Amino acid sequence: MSPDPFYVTTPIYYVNDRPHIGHAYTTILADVLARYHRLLGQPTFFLTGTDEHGQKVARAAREAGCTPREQADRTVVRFQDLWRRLEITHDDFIRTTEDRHQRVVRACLQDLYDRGEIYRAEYDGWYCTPCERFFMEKDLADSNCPECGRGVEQIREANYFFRMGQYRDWLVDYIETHPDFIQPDFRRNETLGFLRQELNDLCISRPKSRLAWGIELPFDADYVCYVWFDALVNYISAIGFGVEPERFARWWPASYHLIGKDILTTHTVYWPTMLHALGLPMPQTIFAHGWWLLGASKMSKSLGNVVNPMEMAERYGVDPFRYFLMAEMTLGQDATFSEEAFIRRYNSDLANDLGNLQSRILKLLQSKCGGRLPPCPPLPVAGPEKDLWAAVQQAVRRLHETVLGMRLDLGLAEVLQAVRAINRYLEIKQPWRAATADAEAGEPGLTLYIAAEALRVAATLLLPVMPGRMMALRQSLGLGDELDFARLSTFGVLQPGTPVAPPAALFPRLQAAAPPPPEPPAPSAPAAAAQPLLAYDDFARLDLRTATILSAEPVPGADKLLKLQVDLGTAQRQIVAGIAKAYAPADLPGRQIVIVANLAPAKIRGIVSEGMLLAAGDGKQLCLVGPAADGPAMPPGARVK
Ligand code: ME8
Repeated sequence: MSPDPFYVTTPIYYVNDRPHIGHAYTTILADVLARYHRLLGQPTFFLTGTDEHGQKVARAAREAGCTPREQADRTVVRFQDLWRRLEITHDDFIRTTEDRHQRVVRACLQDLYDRGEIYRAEYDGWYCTPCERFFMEKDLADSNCPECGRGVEQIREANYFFRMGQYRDWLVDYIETHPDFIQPDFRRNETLGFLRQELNDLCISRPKSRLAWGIELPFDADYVCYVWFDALVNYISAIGFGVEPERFARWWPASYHLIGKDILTTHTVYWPTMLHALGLPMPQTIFAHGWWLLGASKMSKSLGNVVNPMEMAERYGVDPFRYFLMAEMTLGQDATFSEEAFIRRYNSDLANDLGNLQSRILKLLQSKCGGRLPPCPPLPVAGPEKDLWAAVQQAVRRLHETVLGMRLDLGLAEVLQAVRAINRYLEIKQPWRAATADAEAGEPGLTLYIAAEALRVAATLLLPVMPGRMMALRQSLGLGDELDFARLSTFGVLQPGTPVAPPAALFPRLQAAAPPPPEPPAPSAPAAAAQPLLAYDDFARLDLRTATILSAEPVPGADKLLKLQVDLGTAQRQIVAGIAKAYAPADLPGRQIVIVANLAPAKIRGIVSEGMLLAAGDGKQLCLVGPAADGPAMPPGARVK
């Protein structure tokens, strides 16, 4: 039976700006998975690309004083250059402006339109001319534009809508019966939380009078397609949907759509309903990873804290950079990037453990065995040799399990454990103490062969993450280009008598980075005793309750505010809270908080807020207050006293 095909995708990135570490992370992760599955012998297809239509790109072009097409052409090469530099082995790179993609988008639109899945409707709204944006009445801030605060004009506009709302129950059922469909689990719950509310139909058009940069609707030349509807189709257009049926059938459904948590709803609500309406099967897993943060904040151009992956690769090398990103982030969670953390991990894992091991073994092979691999001994059935081989085989098994279970960080930690076990084995055996004359055939030769063979396995396991340097390591042990992934558990692959390379530093130690300047002292919080005392009766009038956040979204034009929908057990409430600097909206659904439930409703920026949440702050940081994580589960609506 031929092995299952493996099809992995990254998001297609906007060409409004240069790539940053977040883009590099998702793409390296996809590359590691693709390389691993290829080494397993699975037919593999790895797709990445660029999202080139829509408002963001049109605006970037205007700011740069060029056409959107020029903006796309200039920016796409930055992504392509970076992928080349980072040794990304994608099988295809799709641009949404390519004809092969546009044709498929138009065919999908026409098919859905012909079958009544897309309809035209008129509705009233408010338009802000300077911002070029359309708002619903409920989104206005004191009757003005929520983005810029200027006046808005009422317009009646016709648009095209995809009947997404009708698929809500089907989608909930699909998600609940396919636990692998959205991963990690807490992201599945987030989507299910979102689907608890009514699901609206999706507006899939933009009148050309407002935005001309897009794919023209095949059934109405006055409109272009909404950028997300266009972009998501890349996952099927690149593999020949509707054009090359055999190729399409070979790869679809995708094994993994890798995405950042910022684009969960589009991938786990819009995309599945679109596919369902098109009569196509669902991808196996949509996996949302967390954010790379800088300190406590998300990287963003406006904060000026974007890490440039090209610079990191130039300064420290491609492979160490790839290794750090894969080893440091627990898949699904956020991780903090800092150059100090990079150097620490590089020096401990790569320079001290792996690099030292290689140079130690090569040096000893030179001095004790004449620069050749010694004879291959039978593997002893007991003792330190047996223990070492068992430790290395455990790494083989664990890496496999963790790649399939998307816990690559744990798998890499296991491989590094095995590397340390080889170093320990050498410490126990001390082959450097032997006299040179009888070294090769005797005990030191046996020790060095076994250590080198164990290192071969560790280096092969690390190949998908550090392809360049692990290939060099393998070559230094006399191995050719042919990869022996199928022989990871076979003892005796290294050929006795093969010359080995002279020792060279694979991972030279790095100097520690200068420590960051000390933070200015935080303004101290007002002392509790300075506050006037509260009578117990006044306190008792407060109705404090636990609540579960269902959804969170930014308040346009107010960078500190988030609009939350919370479940209070008996009711749902809307709360506007000043926590946007401390929490990203995508992190909040599912979280338990405490709210003042009997506060009179108030309008904040024109939005009704029906309560207030509790958060602790020291003037520098802010932290939501909620039931302790180690206590019993509290239902929403429990009294806090
Ligand atoms: O959203 N940490 O494109 P985009 C980790 N065109 N990953 C990050 C990150 C960070 N700080 N910042 C970005 C789009 N990413 C759409 C996608 S798909 C049909 C259309 C990564 O250029 C992460 O993978 O804004 C995120 O999902 C993606 O970049 C967003 O890239």
